[in-house]
Amino acid sequence: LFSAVEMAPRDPILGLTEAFNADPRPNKVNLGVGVYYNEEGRIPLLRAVADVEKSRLEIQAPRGYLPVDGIAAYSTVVQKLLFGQNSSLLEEGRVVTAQSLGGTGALKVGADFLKRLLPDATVAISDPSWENHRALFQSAGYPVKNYRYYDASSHDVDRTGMLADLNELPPRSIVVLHACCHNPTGVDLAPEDWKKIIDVLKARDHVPFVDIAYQGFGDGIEEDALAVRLFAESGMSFVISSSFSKSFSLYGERVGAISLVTQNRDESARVLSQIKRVIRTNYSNPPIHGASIVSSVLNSSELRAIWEVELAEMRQRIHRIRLEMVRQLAAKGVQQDFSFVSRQRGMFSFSGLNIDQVDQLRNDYGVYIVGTGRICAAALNTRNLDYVTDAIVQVLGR
Ligand code: PLP
Ligand code: TYF
Repeated sequence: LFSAVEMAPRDPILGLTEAFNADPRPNKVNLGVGVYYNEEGRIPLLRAVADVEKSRLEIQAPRGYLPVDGIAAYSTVVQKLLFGQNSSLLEEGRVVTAQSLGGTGALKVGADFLKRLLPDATVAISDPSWENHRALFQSAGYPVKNYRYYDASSHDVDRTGMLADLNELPPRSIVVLHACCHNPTGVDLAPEDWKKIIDVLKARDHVPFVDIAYQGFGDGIEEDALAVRLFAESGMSFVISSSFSKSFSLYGERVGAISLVTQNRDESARVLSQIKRVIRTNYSNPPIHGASIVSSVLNSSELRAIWEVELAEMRQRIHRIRLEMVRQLAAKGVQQDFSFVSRQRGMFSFSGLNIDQVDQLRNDYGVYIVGTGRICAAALNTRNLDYVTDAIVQVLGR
């Protein structure tokens, strides 16, 4: 049966962590995978999370099946975070949300649902994008194209190229957009850009698929939801995949959601029934633990306040370490201007290092970064930064 099975390629990012784990060098640094580490180099367990977990353990809650679309109180808090506390869309019943297995699960459920609705559509993702975007939509049966996004020479968005490419896609294409903290570049769209993009998507009848995996890591919880809010105002129907992996530091608990904005309550009921069908035929219903933590935290004003402080600490620490990285590289005599690193948002920094330099960093210094030159700035800290900037200086100098 399995004799002809070929070896599948490794995920380039998760594969890097495997190589890192196998590396015996004590001063190795993993700047590959997009995970937030604290100043001590550990994945934090947030205090708000630990508090809820403690009380959940005490009540010894039974573990029956959840509904197919997950915990209702969770979906409500997800919607409020995305659309705002007093969104008219929520009052009008124009948003449906289902709990998902992380942001990835939301993308896959959304892709499978859309494939039934728009079987012949094209999907467009940014160039570059999170590699899994392409793989996910392809595995749902879609052809996946790129739209121009990053301009390496300016370390900024290629605005003209992006708008032109969105204009040229076949009408009614599915356009995947990063709401904030673009992965892998760290370069985000400005409010004026979003308005122009929404105009094009509307004119071309495209379907926006907004992926928001880092809400709160850019400028703040509300600020980072700007794209979602603008799409909500636009009157369009669209899809959102969201995740608490990063903002609650709950990576392995797989806590995400798919939300769909419809035109009215009646449409919402029909759309939700189809989303539930996709979920039922994949994994029946989602797990309890992570989503119950998130809904408990967000439904308690006290715990929510603690979480907001913890999230702000993560956001601010990344920003500080970016500034320090830029300062150290300049102080160590690097000719190239690295100030763009401090303007990037979220976990990632597209460093501009080429594949040879990336290889040297790994082979000679045990500093692991993704082949594209993407650095996870959220894995830097005041202990490893000096070593990392020294290594970068060395590979730039050769
Ligand atoms: N979307 C983007 C842009 C991401 O960077 C990630 C990262 O993991 C995800 C989705 C998936 O999130 P999750 O780990 O919650 O599945
Ligand atoms: O881009 C990253 O590093 C994160 C984590 O298949 C990740 O989004 C990477 C690859 C993958 C799943 C998650």
